[in-house]
Amino acid sequence: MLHLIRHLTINSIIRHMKTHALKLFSFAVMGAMMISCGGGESEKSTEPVSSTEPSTETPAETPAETTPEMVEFTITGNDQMQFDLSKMEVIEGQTVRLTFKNIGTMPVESMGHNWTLFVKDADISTYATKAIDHKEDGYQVPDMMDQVLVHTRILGPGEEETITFTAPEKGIYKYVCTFPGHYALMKGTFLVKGE
Ligand SMILES: [Cu+2]
Repeated sequence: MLHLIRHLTINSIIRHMKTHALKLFSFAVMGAMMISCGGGESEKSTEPVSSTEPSTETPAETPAETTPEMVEFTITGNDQMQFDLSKMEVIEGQTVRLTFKNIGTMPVESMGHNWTLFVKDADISTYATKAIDHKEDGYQVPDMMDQVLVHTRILGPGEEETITFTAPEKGIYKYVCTFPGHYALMKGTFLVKGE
């Protein structure tokens, strides 16, 4: 009788242990499922950052110095007997504000420069040849000034001069430096367009 009771007791303990073990196992499985499901929910959004910054590009502007009424130029001459502009374009009647700079370093006696604009059909080679004898006149020819529209004085190293004049009637004009020996190299076209 005692043996039977002991057996039942042991059986019930084992059964109880098995039940408990199953419960523990069930909790473990449920826990693992919850963790794996929770992992998916916690994923961070990786949406690309949208580029809503305004463009830093600014539209091309008409140079401030150019209006229908006025145009500005800066032109240089150097020790290699070169103008840095070989062509300028303006509109007839426009006010032209031109700054001429001698950017060379050689003395004015050997490498002076001017900017001289001639009338349409000027005889520039004759003018420049005569100018050689007119150092005291800034290498301009007093009795041929009908050939010249406008000019600067002779500039030494580092000097500059600004002249203002009204663009003549439309056509093709020429400018040179009249310092002796320079006009063949220091020359350019001054194109005047109609309005
Ligand atoms: Cu010159």
